[in-house]
Amino acid sequence: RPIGVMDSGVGGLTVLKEIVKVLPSESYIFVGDQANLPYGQKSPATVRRLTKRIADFMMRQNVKMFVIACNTSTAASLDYLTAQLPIPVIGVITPGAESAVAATKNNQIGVIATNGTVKSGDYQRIIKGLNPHTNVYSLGCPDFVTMVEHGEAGSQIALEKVRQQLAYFKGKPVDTLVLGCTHFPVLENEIRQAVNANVQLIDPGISTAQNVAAYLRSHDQLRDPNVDSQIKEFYTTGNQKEFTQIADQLLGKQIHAKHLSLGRE
Ligand code: DGN
Repeated sequence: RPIGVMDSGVGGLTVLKEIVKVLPSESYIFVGDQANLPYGQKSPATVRRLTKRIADFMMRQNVKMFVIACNTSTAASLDYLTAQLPIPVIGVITPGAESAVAATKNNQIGVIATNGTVKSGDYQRIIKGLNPHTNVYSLGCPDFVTMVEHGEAGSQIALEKVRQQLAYFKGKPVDTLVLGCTHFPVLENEIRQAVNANVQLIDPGISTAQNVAAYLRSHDQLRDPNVDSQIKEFYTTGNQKEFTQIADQLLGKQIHAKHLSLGRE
């Protein structure tokens, strides 16, 4: 049975890539809900409804695990879907918060995310729960999502925009910065250039991948090549061509994306 991985767009592919690194023999189904992107400005109730629709599609595909590779959806729907679904549901926020707390030396952590994730206060709450002496500085950077979806990463304009936004951290003592939106690792080079050289960047996708692997190993649910053939399927609710173009860049290989019709909200 495959692992289901979802995002509002191509950002979740940064998480998928990390999971595939750790578990190359698994089967995967990825859904990007481009028809409804961005999630970051929508109400938590709407994001929950959209995420649930994708979870229902994944259940019809008989997935063994649902990975919410979107911080905004994780904030809005992880608890709800964990209660609703008969399979394990893994989000990206707790793994990201844990990595940040483990990495910081001065307990000053920055978080950049969508406005939805920032408003949820989840990173703040979970980081403080792990270490009450930590200060968290959160900043909403919704424009970064648009830049990544439009394939602008690597351009001079992207670097300028990232520099402008992250000027917020000038003079703040953060030594660790969480890329709290799964689109942001695509802008890692730009972000690195925009912050002090001593700031460690945390990609929650890496620790999420570890969690996925740890769960499947400990529950003896890794794919058995003698029983199941391997599948890798990609769906977008938006434009297949656009999705494929960016997905190919992000994954470093050609994929074939199918269209998934779930309707607009
Ligand atoms: N990639 C999503 C996240 O991690 O929050 C958000 C992108 C969006 O829909 N704004």
